[in-house]
Amino acid sequence: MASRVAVVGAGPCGLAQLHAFEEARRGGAEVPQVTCFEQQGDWGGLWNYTWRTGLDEHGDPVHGSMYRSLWSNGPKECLEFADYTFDEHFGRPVASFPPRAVLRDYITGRAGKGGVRRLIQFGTAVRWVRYDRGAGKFAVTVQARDGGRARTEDFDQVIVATGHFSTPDVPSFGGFGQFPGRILHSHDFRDAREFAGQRLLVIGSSYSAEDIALQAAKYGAASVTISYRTAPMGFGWPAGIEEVPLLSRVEGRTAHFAGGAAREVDAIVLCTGYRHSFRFLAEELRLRTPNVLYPAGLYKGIFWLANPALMYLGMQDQYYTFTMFDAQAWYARDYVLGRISLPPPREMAADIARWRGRLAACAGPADEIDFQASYLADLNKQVDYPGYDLDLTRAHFKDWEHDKMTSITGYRDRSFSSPCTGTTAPPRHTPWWHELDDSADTFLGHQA
Ligand code: FAD
Ligand code: NA7
Repeated sequence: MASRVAVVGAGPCGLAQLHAFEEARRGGAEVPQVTCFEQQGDWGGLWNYTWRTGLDEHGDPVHGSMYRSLWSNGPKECLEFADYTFDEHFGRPVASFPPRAVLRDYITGRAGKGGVRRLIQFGTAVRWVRYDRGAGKFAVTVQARDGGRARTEDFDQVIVATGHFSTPDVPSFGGFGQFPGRILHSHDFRDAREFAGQRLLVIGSSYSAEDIALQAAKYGAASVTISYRTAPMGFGWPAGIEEVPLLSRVEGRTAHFAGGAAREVDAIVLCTGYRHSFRFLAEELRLRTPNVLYPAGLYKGIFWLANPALMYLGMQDQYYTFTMFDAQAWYARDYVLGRISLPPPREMAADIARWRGRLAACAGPADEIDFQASYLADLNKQVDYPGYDLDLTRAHFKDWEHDKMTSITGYRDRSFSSPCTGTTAPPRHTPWWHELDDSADTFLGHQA
């Protein structure tokens, strides 16, 4: 019987994996039977926006964490598929920081062209995965979410591509139980207009805090106070946004912060990050890690050390996204196809330790960008993913970091050059800070 591979999730990682197998098949390779299970009704993962929060229509936790008016937070040139460029997809150059709908169109455009939809069972959640040592197979229990009965199928390999920005990490602070306004986690944030006229408190000092604070101010919040735990982001914030130390407690509408400052606030958004959560995996298969650039226990950032027939994609913290997912998907595929063999466990563990040692020595974003670029280079050199200028993307990321410090409201107006085609993106038609319309039509329709 042909060997079988289960891919869990049809977001950017799962789609990269399906595409990688299809490319090999088109190239004449004999590929195993690949089945992707996706709990949502469509592909795209987080990029498949939903208005829902809490539980979805089937009573499962909502996967989506993206919000309206979400724009790419890095240059699109740093995530460009080498085998499906932005120029190819849009038929012309487009600006460097597209809104969510445009990036979704790009991701699903390649998947559509590659013809991988037939490999996906939509509306089908993976409920449980365990490994049967005797049989040398995974027993994967799936359930059609429209009330279908659960069934269990055997697979030789399982590739987990379920993302890690969907299960919120939700701390509590003194006085929250009595706070008279709304308290939510960024996972449930959908539309900044809700906070127009309000005094908003944002807790956290990473991407979500930065972007939700800006969104709220852009769409009319009366003021935004950002409370940090470890260090302030330190950007040159526009009028109406300020950073203060960690919240100590709220009393009524008064928020008190370490150091003694206090502010009146109407609503609170906890931008406190996410948990890696794999409730569908048996305990001994379950990755447990904070959000770091090189999780422990994953050889090459992919293979579950204790059982490499289980693979994880995209579980790292991310500067690189789609191109990192491609590198991982190609590498995982080549292992499945027998083109790459893995060293003994002791060597794999030593390799993980080397990468993590190097990560520990990183002193800031520039080092981290180099670290993740080196990780991509390490994977890419062993697979037949088309070449692109990875060093250019590394330089772009460093320029982007610099741009953010220069102008946090203006960095999305910059143009970058493609590492695949060399094309320089046209300028935006409207400065991002003044652009309130995030539709694909407006973004694409008014291109220079
Ligand atoms: P996901 O996109 O989360 O997809 C996982 C898929 O697995 C989903 O479709 C889900 O339904 C499915 N799934 C989960 N569990 C099961 C199950 N048990 N059974 C079946 N299916 C399951 N990246 C960028 O490059 N640029 C950005 O601007 C950007 N902005 C972001 C903004 C926010 C608010 C967040 C949260 C993330 C952002 N990201 C951004 C990073 C984002 O993580 C990646 O772009 C990408 O979506 C990760 O892809 P993934 O396939 O790993 O996970
Ligand atoms: P991140 O990048 O994991 O950051 C989480 C932030 O939350 C970080 O600043 C943490 O502060 C902060 N945090 C966590 N727990 C607490 C508590 N208890 N109190 C105060 N602050 C806390 O998550 P994001 O949501 O910003 O980004 C995730 C993805 O979404 C990212 O890829 C983006 O593209 C969009 P710390 O610095 O550890 O003190």
